[in-house]
Amino acid sequence: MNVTVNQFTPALDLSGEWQLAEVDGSHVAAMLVPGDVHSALVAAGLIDHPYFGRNEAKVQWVAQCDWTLSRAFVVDDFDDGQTWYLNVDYLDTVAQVRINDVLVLEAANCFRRYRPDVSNVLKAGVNHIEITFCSNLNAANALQEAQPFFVPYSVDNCPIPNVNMLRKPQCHFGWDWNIAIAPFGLYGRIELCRTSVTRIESVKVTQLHRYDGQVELFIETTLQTEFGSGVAEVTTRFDGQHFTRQFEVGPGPFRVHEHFVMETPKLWWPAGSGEQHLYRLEVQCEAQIECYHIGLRTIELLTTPDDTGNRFAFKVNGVEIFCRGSNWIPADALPTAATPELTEKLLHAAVDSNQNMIRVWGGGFYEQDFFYDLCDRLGLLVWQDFMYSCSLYPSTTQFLDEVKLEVDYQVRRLQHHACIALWCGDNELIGALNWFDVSRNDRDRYLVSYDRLNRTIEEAMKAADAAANWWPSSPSPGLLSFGDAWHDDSSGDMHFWSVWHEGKDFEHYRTVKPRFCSEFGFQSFPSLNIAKQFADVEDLNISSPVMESHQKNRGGNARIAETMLRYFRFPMAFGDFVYLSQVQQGLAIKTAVEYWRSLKPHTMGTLYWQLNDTWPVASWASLDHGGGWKILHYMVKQFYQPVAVFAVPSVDGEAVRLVGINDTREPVTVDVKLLSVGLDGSSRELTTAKCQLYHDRSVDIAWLSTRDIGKERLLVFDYTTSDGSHGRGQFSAVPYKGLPLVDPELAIACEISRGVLEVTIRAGKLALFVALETDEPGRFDDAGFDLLAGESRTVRFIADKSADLDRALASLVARELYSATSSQISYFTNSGSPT
Ligand code: BMA
Repeated sequence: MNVTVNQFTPALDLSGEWQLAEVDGSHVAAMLVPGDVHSALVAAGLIDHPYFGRNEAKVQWVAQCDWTLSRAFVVDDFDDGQTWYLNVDYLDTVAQVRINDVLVLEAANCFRRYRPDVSNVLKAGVNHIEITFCSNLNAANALQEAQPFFVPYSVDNCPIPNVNMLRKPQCHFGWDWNIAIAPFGLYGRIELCRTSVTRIESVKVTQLHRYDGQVELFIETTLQTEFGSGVAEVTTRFDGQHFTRQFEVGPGPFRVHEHFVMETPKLWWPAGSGEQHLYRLEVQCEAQIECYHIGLRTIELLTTPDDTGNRFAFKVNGVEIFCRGSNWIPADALPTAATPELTEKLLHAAVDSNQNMIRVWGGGFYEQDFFYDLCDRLGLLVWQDFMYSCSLYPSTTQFLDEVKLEVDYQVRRLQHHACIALWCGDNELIGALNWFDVSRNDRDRYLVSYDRLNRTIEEAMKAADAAANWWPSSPSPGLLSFGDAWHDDSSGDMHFWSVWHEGKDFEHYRTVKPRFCSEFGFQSFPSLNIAKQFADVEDLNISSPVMESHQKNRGGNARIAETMLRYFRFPMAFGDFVYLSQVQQGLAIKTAVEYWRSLKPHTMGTLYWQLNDTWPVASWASLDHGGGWKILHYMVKQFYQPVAVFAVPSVDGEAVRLVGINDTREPVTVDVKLLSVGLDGSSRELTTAKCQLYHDRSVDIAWLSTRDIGKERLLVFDYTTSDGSHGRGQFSAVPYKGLPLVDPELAIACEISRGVLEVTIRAGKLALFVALETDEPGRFDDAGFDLLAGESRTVRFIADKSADLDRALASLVARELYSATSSQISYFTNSGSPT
């Protein structure tokens, strides 16, 4: 792992092994902190793994009980003159902390950092710390009871009620892709720190980019002194320059300001647009050293009016950037498993597939520091939601006071990151006003209540960082607009769900012209190797109870099957069904992205729903649980290439337009060859074209009539560009089920040589959407590609560390469209037994 490690060494790190027990003394187990209680109980053999089979139902009792977590620790150099505080974050959620039986903290917000003073409860020698986790479920119910009026929560997503009462990841109570087990525990830091006089509470970085190219950096360090007064010495270091100053401080906060000028700054750019240069900043006070990596950049959100409505575009360092990205949900439903290594793997997969933006969706966490450090390094812009999603929320003074503290803390924690492009008030709360009878019937009350919350978030955010970009909600048509951003494409960001949630066909993506589509998605099944991890062989059927319990969107499996009927001949075997579900998911998202990218600069961003999965489940994700690539993800890599060529059919289906897009900052030239390809894979050249592609808009390269392609033939085009990109596109004027495909006569040769498994696939006739599978963890370097007659492709298996190459070879399966949908099973398997 190559992420920033904060250099601050606490006096006593309390992470490690603790003792877990139910409050009545039963279910005793060791628990590793940071971690979650369910994972500890699994490790101790006290519950079955919740992801397997239908175990989700069996572990519901865990979150209904109260638990304690405790350990002893030794303070061997106790000095009465010093101030001690406990530093704890990601404490989930309703919990009390006692040291030596004295209550030092009552926590109720998983999204805050707590730093209670513990100077008077510690003693030299052995001490004892205990955390009581009160059932979050019971706490949520009690809070709803105490509301002045009922505040509805997202019933469709959450089988466990009243999650909106708690400042806890909303998807913990279930979601239309998540297991509903309400995990809890402590996932961040727990440490004892001491100060002689004062401590660093936060460091705020403000950049001023001047017209002459110089950058001024303003560093505001907030010190916090608990008791007494004294002299604090603060040293601020930035890129070889430093200042050390002394200040008289007394109880409360004290702000220190420093200023640096960079004469010839190296700028930070999003991935695909330039380098990610990072400068080191350190602030030191007493033994505390806070270390950051700072990228110098400007990011503006453009919402200027135009002929259609209002723009929605990001400008980085003065250059408009088309945002190619996806939505992020927590890396794992069990926080213990959401490690930095897994996070890095998932974020790398985003950048490896040519993404430059990720939206941290508002129903999960404000992620840990290492997440944003990785985004800085990788060049992933972050659209950061505040953590409010799909429910309505209280607007009592007590709740809003908590909101203010949460927002202030999170914005101050994250604002220095170059990757942070936008803070967004919530996910889908404006829509939620119409989702419940109570709020429909008394919209005035709930709208005002919503605005109180939204306004509180906005004000607290701007107080913490006036320079940051603010957007009220996702989706939103604009400031103080409460219209339908699911269907209105004139202004703001859009969540376009008509394909999927309204059952519209893929072509429907071409009926809207979003300014920025921040959500749209289509489900597929988890890959076969993942399904085999949670289902026994007899359960590998889409309507088995086990598979149905791993589908959380009502009607989801039916929608996948009905879409297959629309576009494909129906597959016979389960493995083919899984494969085809992933091909059609890829085609859905490809249809949307290619059309919307072709509208640049009218459309300036597409963030598909969703990058990753929290557990093994049928979902909209392009990555499997654990980070393997579904077929969609290979397609993402293609259709998100910064320089790309797409075939966009006309509305009447009579013509096809070839469009070129260039998201780099330089003009490039593209050479395209268009072929008409028969089902036997033989090809006839239609035409060639050469064209300049400019940064600021899409360019029409060629038009042709679908008649020119010919009946029962496909359009295939190959392109190369002056910046070294290349690609192939394929377009069928009729649904694939209408094509009498023939056996592609694949010849497959596999070899393990010098620790690498390579598979060469040669096609005798046309092979569409070729994909390889193994039971071992890892991915191939390509999938979902087409081969014409006589073409061959060598694909490498990029194995995860734990993969066994011999087993990967033995379980190798190649699939393509003909064999997946033919009544004769003809595809290649190394084991000889088709699934
Ligand atoms: C969106 C999201 C999520 C949900 C997804 C799929 O609207 O914001 O709430 O999981 O749709 O339904």
